[in-house]
Parts: sequence; C-alpha cells; structure tokens
Amino acid sequence: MRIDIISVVPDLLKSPFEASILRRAIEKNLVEICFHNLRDYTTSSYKQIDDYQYGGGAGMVMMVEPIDKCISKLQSERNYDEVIYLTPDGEVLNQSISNQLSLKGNIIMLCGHYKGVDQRVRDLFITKEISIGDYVLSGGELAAAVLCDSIIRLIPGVLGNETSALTDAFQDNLLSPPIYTRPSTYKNLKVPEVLLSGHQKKIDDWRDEQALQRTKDRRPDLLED
Ligand code: 6GU
Repeated sequence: MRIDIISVVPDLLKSPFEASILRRAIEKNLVEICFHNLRDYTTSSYKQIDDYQYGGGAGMVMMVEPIDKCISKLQSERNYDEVIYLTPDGEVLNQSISNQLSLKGNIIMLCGHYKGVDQRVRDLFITKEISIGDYVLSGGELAAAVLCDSIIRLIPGVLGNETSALTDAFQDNLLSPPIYTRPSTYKNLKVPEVLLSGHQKKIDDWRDEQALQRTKDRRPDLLED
C-alpha cells in the first residue's frame, strides 16, 4: 500500500511514522508513506495557498489551484483507489471504514486547514470525506495520522500473531473484556479465578460475557444494529 499525504504542515505528521508499529511496517515495505507540502505546488511568488472567502466571513480558504497541481501530478504517476479529504463534516471514522481502506492499493489523503478547501476541490477530486469525531481540530494532519494508524495496523504482516487485529475491540462491535497479567494478586486485588483455571472454554465464555456486559454499560449504541 502507498499513502500520499498532502498538507501545508507535513512536519506535524511525520513523528507518528518514526516509531513503533508504523515505523516497522514502513521498514518491512508493507506500506510507503509520502508527504507532500502544498506550498511546493504554488505558482505565485508569495507561495500563497489560501485566500479570503467569496461572500465574506472570517477564515481563509485553501485555493483550488495548488491542490489541483499536487493531486494531478500524483494521479499522472499512478492510479489511486481513493482521494480522501480529512474534514470535520466528513463521515465519522469507524472500524468498518478502516477495514475497507486497509484493502486498497494507493490512497491520497488531503489535510484541510483554515476554514477548509474551496468546494471545487471536493467536487473535482475527492472520493471520500472522513472525520475522526465530533470535535474540531486545527487541521486535518492529526486526523490523517489517526486514519493511517488504524489502516496500517490491519495490513497483513504488520502485527504479529500475538497482537492480531482480528481480536481487537470493535472488530465484532464489542468492547474488549478486562485483561490481566502477573502478579495474580496485587494489593489485595485478585485476578478473576477463571483466568487462572486453564479451562479454555470457560475462559472464552467469561471473556465473551464480560465484553458484552462492558459494551452494554459503556456503549449500548454499538449493540443497536
Ligand atoms: Cl478530519 N479535521 C479537523 N480539522 N477536525 C476534525 C477532524 C478532521 N475530525 C474531527 N475533527
């Protein structure tokens, strides 16, 4: 998989990919991440990428031309399965969207800033608009990093067997059950007996039950459909 991320502050995005699981995925050539600075695609000598809104109002709007130049150049080099715009008015990200995107080959992610992009960018290029939740970030970069993380960890080979994504919370619309490691007693708090029993069927049943109870208590909305 190849992900091209277009941004006015690509530096804001780089550190999540320099450590841990994401870095290993890149080193294993399971994914390639390419950063593009929109200012490199301006024609004006001021390197202008935003301008005032037609109709008035506070906040600058990202201009169509530099974004067109950047996306068109990328699309002339290879085919893209999706051109995603990260925006608070997009479809709210969930596990099902990440699962689908993890199966794609090449993806462009466009990070919005200021008030957002000229509507014609969305009309001309964007195939999917994604938000990471109902709150406002100062730009799409952190949202793009979140989206990349959720996708990349699903690519086969990125996680080891012991951390298989198949047992993640949300994969079956349930939260995870409580988990424990050594010691079996800590400050009078004991690990539930069943987990020490060695009886796998009982353990699995207990985990299913706990996952369901936790989901009922905390996120009943997940059980609705
Ligand atoms: Cl994708 N962008 C911005 N700016 N804010 C957000 C968001 C995206 N998702 C949630 N809040």
